[in-house]
Amino acid sequence: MEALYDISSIENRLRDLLRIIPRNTLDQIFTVIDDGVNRLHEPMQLAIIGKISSSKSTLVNAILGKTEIMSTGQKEVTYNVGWLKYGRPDSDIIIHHKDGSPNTLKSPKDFTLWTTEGKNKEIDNVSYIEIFDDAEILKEVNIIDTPGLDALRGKDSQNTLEFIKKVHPDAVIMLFTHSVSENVLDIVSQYNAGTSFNPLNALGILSKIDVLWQETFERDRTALEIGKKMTANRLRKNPMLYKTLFNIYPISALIFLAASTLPSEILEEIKTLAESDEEILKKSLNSVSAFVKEENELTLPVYKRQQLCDTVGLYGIYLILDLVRQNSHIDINDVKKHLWKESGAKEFMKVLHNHFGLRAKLIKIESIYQRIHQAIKESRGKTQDSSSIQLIYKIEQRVSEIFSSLVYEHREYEFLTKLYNNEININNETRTEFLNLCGEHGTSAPERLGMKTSEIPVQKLIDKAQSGEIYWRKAVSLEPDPDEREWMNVVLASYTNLRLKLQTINYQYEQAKAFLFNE
Ligand SMILES: Nc1nc2c(ncn2[C@@H]2O[C@H](COP(=O)(O)OP(=O)(O)OP(=O)(O)O)[C@@H](O)[C@H]2O)c(=O)[nH]1
Ligand SMILES: [Mg+2]
Repeated sequence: MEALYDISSIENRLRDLLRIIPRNTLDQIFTVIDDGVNRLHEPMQLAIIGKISSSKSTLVNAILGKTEIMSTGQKEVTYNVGWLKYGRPDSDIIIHHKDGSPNTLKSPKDFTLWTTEGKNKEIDNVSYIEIFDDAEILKEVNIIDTPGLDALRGKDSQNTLEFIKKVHPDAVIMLFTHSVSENVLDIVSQYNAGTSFNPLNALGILSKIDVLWQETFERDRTALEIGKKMTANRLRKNPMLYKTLFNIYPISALIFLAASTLPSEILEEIKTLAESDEEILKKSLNSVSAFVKEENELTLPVYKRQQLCDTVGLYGIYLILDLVRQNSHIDINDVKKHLWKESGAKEFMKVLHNHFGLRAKLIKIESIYQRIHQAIKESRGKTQDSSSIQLIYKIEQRVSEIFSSLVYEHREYEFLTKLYNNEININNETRTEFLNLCGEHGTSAPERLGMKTSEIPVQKLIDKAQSGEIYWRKAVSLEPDPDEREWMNVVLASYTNLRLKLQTINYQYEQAKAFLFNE
């Protein structure tokens, strides 16, 4: 649920703990806790990983709704890890070096020039860059764009994997294209010891679904339908994916990006294109090469056709043409809305917000906890003398006490993880009830309570939460098995928390009405 945790208290108690850890003997534990303290106040770190040219940078731009934050293109491959943070878009880009030489600053314009000039030696020495933008989402979540993983580009892949190992992103989005030869999961899991990705911190994306559509001869299904079918098959065939990813979402990042950045001239050009001979147009839409062929006489010059392909792709052109044919006066906002839905952005952004955004603080705290836990385990394995072993034991106890202030959120998180990993045997109805309650299918109170309409009187919502409490309290009292009672108590606590929140909001609402309207 929402952030109810007291971050300052965790911070103060971790700082106190640092005082009793000797750096000389327990450096690994000291460093991880020290780093954890610093990360408490930073946004969650979300890394985008995938093979070369799998649409990572385009997706980052689409999430931020800007065309030119990360450079994309066939030639402009991403050579550096790009760490996107909240700030003024015109801030200098900070370049960090591998050889430990001081950071350098470059304006966004100079940086673009510098990377396209191809000063390979200098670029090879870049470890990562920090880039700033004012998109709202960056306040809670930093986005890390990475170079594509690829055997042929061993050096860049190595850079990415070393970065992942060093920075330990709290969460990750993995991109897959439809090619079969992908082993992103394998590569990542090798470098992932200690902070294993699981359905609560990892999402999958099947990218470039518009290209899938292009390759399908029958044009009777939308790209989203084709993509959905493919992701369902892939998940069914590979049970490992279920254990690693929350879900796989089909997306065309190119069209997703156009959904927020499409200039109105493009719509006008497609309106002009719609006046072409119907047969020729149909034939031209078979492939990009046919579309830009001089011999196919369309009402737009070839260079403009190419521009259209670069901006929205062939499928985007097809979608917009379809809208224009239905209504020749359609305006740009309606077109954008349609692209938003058909690109897969609508569903994906909802999940990004519900699954990651609202839980960002908790995901981050969990990942800090897991890393400390891992460091303690590793240090214990390496330590021989008994006084250090005793101290490690004491540290371990203090760490679990500190994080136990998050008991409720932690338990809910653990229960969710077990649910996604199918480690708990409960019926589907209860599973859905709990997933709803945790906001996995929408974060409004009616959605959490599994109620459809949005205009439900608050009292009804409170009643529903209360009847959930009564039901689960009784179930707990009748259950003899303590393991079963444990998760049932988590469900019960979720209902209680929701009811208390609703009652508080209702009370404040009534008071506000009395104050504002004398009601
Ligand atoms: N048709 C289509 N093309 C796309 C899509 N996303 C990206 N592209 C194109 O694919 C190429 C690679 O896209 P990028 O976003 O740069 O891919 P990347 O994964 O960041 O690539 P690297 O950083 O080099 O690994 C570019 O030419 C994009 O225009 C998409 O959804 N549909
Ligand atoms: Mg890239």
